[in-house]
Amino acid sequence: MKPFNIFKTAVVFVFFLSISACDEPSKKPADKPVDTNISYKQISPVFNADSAYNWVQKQVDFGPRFCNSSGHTACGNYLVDEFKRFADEVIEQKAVVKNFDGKNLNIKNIIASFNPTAAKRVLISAHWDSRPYADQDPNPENHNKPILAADDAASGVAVMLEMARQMKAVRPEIGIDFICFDAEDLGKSNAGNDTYCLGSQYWSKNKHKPGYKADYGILLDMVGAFNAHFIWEGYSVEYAEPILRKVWDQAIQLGFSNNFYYYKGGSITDDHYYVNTLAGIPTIDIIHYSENTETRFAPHWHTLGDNMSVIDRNTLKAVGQTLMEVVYKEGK
Ligand code: AHN
Ligand code: ZN
Repeated sequence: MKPFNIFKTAVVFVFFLSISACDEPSKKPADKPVDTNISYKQISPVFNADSAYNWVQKQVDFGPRFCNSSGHTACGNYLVDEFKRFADEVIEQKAVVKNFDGKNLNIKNIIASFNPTAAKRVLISAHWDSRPYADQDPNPENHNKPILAADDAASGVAVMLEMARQMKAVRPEIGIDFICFDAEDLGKSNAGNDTYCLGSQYWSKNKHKPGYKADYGILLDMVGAFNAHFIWEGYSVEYAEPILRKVWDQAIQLGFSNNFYYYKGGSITDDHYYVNTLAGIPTIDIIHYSENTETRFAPHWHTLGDNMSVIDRNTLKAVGQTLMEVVYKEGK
C-alpha cells in the first residue's frame, strides 16, 4: 500500500468513527435496538386511528365524567354497550367507596374479556373517569371547574375500544381482559397518594372473578396527545421490567421511536401501582411524561386544555398498533 492510500484509509476510518460517536443517543441505555421497521412484517390486524379518535370524541361529548355526575352515569352505560358489541363477556363491577373528603362515591369498573376461560391472559387497562377540578390550570379561577379529560384518560379507553373492535374481527389466541377503572382521578396529593386510583384499589382487592390471574398487565394513561413521550416509569421498572422491554422493542420494530423512549423516569402513583402491589400482576404504565414541565406531565395535564385540541391520531396509532402486535404475538 502506498503511503497516500494508507492516509486515505485512515481518513475514512476516522470519519466513520466520528459518525458513530455522534449517533450515540444521549439519555438512552446502550442496548436500544435499531429501527428495523423497513423489513418488519406485522402480524396483527391494522389498528384504525380514526376510529380510536372518534371514541375519544364520543367520551368527551358526554362532558365531564367524574363520579356521581350525570355524565359519568351516561358514559359508563355507553362504554358497557360498546364493549358488549365486541367482547365475549362484559362485567360491571359496581361499588361504593369513600372519597378523601369522606363522601361516598358510586363507582363502576368495567371488565370486557375475550376468551374468558383461556389460561394465558394479558390485562389491558385505563381509567374512564374524568377529574372534577382543573387544579393545574394556569388560571386559578378554573381550579374548581371539571375537565373534559380527552387525554386523561379517554385516550386510553379509546385505544382499548379500537383494539376490541379489531379482536371481534380477528380473534386473538390468548385471553384478553380490558378493564376500565373508575375513580382514578379524584385524588389530592396533599391528602395522600392513596386518594387516587380508588377503582383499581377496589378491583385489586375484589377481583371480578375469584382467583383471577393474568400473565402481565399494561396500563394506558394519557396516550393520545401530540408529541407524547413514553418513558420507563419507575414502578414499571421495579415490578415489570421485562414487559417494558417487550413493549418498547415492539414499538421500535413498528417504527414508533418518536414516542417510545428508553429512558428511566420517576415513579408515578397510578392504577398499575395497585395492580402490582395488591393484585400481584406485573403491570407497566404507558404514560406521557414531560422533561420540561414542573409537574413532569404534559402542559395540558389537569387543566381545561385537556380537550380534543391536544389529541393526535398518530399517538393513538403508535400505542394501539404496538399493543395489538404484542398481544397477537403472544398467541404465536
Ligand atoms: C399522582 O399525581 C399522585 N398521580 C398521577 C396519576 C394520574 C392522575 N394520572 C392521570 N391523572
Ligand atoms: Zn389525571
